[in-house]
Amino acid sequence: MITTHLLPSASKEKLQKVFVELDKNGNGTLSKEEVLEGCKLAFGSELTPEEIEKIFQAVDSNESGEIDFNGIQMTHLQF
Ligand SMILES: [Ca+2]
Repeated sequence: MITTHLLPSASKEKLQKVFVELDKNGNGTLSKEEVLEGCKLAFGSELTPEEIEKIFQAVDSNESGEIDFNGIQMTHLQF
């Protein structure tokens, strides 16, 4: 994945930490609820349902309703 190489390793590590923290049930993917709750805690900002939908549309290419770590890296780059 190209985006992986664009991220400095430090921020990738940080991102992975955030990802693990957001993944409350530890299944390796993030549900909409986990992203919503996580962003509130991590960034102090509450995303609107529209913003969550946008993120999932961009990241969740197979429409599983969950996003994985590769997906969240792409999301990070769009912020
Ligand atoms: Ca999860």
